[in-house]
Amino acid sequence: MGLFGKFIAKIKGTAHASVADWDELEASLLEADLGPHLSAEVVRAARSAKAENAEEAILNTLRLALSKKSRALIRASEGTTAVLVVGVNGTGKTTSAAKLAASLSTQDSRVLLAAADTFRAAAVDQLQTWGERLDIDVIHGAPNADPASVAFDAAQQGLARNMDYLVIDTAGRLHNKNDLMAELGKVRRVIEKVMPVQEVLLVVDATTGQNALAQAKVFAESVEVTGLILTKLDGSARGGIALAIEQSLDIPIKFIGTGESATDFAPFEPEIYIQGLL
Ligand SMILES: Nc1nc2c(ncn2[C@@H]2O[C@H](COP(=O)(O)OP(=O)(O)O)[C@@H](O)[C@H]2O)c(=O)[nH]1
Ligand SMILES: [Mg+2]
Repeated sequence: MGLFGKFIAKIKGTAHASVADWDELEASLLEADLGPHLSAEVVRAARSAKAENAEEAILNTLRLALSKKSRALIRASEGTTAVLVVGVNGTGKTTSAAKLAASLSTQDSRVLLAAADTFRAAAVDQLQTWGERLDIDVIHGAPNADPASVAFDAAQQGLARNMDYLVIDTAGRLHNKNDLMAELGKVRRVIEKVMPVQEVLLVVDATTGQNALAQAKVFAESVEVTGLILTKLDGSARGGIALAIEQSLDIPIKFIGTGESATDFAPFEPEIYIQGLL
């Protein structure tokens, strides 16, 4: 991204950066979706440092914005680890659920997928197609089945079949927000009749910028979000939203999506990410 590269080169070459230089830095931070709060903080830190320390001051401010919480996927101490994947339609939930399942199964874990987005028939087909491609079983219900019953069935099968992980895809839109949050709550409760839900991963699309932060706030208020999957970081020069979300909600980004295929998925590495911004 090279967000700060040009700016740092410039202030290193002159004793004083001009007001226009600082404005330019702040504008490029905003453009990269760091948000007004963090953008102002970065500029303040850089301004109060000596020219030769400005880079370090910027780096430190960015590092401080990151969540200190663990980014590792929580594993149940015994039995099946249930991972609920939630988020708005189109952010990449189904794709991310499949990618996560693929990455866990290449680490020698036994993984089961559940298609609990029964609101749209296409969503079930989409996950089943992934399942066939990845050779991972997908639990689904009859068309328009109750998502909670699909999730319950999947949890029971996960346990009975001695699976290491159960990854549950959910709906992103119902008639209204309250319906959706109520449904997610119900899905969670029925799974917990069988096993604890270790992770609720919220999927957000990096290309939607500040909207992603707004969505994260809504979900975090209603369901207990334990981590984020930030998708579509390919083709987006606006990855700064990662920092804005972590700073504002203190929810760690656990994985990133960088494309449409199964392997375009990786654990989030904050230091690599920050160096990328620079
Ligand atoms: N470029 C890119 N596309 C993605 C990524 N993740 C998902 N997609 C695409 O985004 C679209 C919506 O994804 P989907 O998983 O159906 O979203 P859902 O409605 O939240 O389940 C699909 O065309 C995916 O292939 C990503 O990391 N990068
Ligand atoms: Mg979907």
